[in-house]
Amino acid sequence: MRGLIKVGLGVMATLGSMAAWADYSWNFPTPVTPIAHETLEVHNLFMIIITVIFFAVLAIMLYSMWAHRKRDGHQAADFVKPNSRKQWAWVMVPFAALLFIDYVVFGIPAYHAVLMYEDTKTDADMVVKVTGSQWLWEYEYPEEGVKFTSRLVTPRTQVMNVDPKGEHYLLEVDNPLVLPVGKKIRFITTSNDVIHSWWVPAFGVKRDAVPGFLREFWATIDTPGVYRGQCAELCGKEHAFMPVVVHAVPEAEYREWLASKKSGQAQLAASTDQTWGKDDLMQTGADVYAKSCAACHQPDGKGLPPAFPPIAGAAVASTAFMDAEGNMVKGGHLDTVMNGRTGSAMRAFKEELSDVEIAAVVTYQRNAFGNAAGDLVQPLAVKSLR
Ligand SMILES: [Cu+2]
Repeated sequence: MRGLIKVGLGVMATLGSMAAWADYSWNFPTPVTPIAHETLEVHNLFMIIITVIFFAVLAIMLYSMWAHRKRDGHQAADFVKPNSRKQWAWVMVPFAALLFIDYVVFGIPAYHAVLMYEDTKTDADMVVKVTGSQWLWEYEYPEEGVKFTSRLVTPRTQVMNVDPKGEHYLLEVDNPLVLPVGKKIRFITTSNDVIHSWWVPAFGVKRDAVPGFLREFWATIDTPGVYRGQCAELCGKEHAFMPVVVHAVPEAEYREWLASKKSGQAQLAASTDQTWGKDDLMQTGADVYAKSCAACHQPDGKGLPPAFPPIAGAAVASTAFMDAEGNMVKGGHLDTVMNGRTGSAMRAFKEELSDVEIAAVVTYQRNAFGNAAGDLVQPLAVKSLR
């Protein structure tokens, strides 16, 4: 008994301390979209109603148990069906009350919320395509021709407890999704490999990204800010490492960001047409390897066989990638990186990486980790193979 009291006091002390409460709250995160507002209102309304019903039923039960107790000579009822008007009323009135609560009090707001959630097209101002990949998000603005990937940037040293964890541990990315406030954004989502789920709690949206399907949701963000979320569908080894970060900004700022993104893409396209030197390819290749390959093939190139074969060693370097006529060798190194390998975890990187990135990373893999193929892949060659 004394032990129990101690545990109870301990729990109360922990719950009562401000530190324990800092990261938690009783309700949803502050809503910033119409869907999130409505979800919260429906949730709160339902909570109030079911709490009232719970205490009303509990009170009637307690009263009945007390007022009709056996000690005073009360007998258990032995009827099997209602057989008087009064008994029928006792059956039908709660039944009608439940129907009314379910279909009217709960039903109308719930139906309205679902209709609203599904209405992605009415007055939509812009479209964003969200593609899940093991293990990152790809964002595309089809009307603007802008496309980029968004990856976790929390260092592995924090994950392995070598360094202390930062403020936005596992919730920080290299390229956040930038969106204007006050615009209805229609999202179209799909996946490159397995099922993922795009979830931002403050937006009140969570949609599965299913390979081979397009699924939709929408958001009109009312407050500028940084909103964070996560993949909410277990999608493999690095599921915990593909967060969502959204920067909601005023429209002018969004336009500025879009313009800089476009000029960055134009610069990249121009650099594709130049002949690259080995050092530049190796340097860029090392960065691409770290962000796109290292999770599976490991930072040291040794892989995690049998699922993730090593890059280090003769196998990769000895495969040719182009023949004398400049055609891609089927099943060769470049083909594997661009088109993936059927029946394995190796997916196609053709859409995800640029010509420069593919050329650089293949060059890097052929000439790093003790590999010495000595050959270079030019971005222009990759471009010609698309
Ligand atoms: Cu996922």
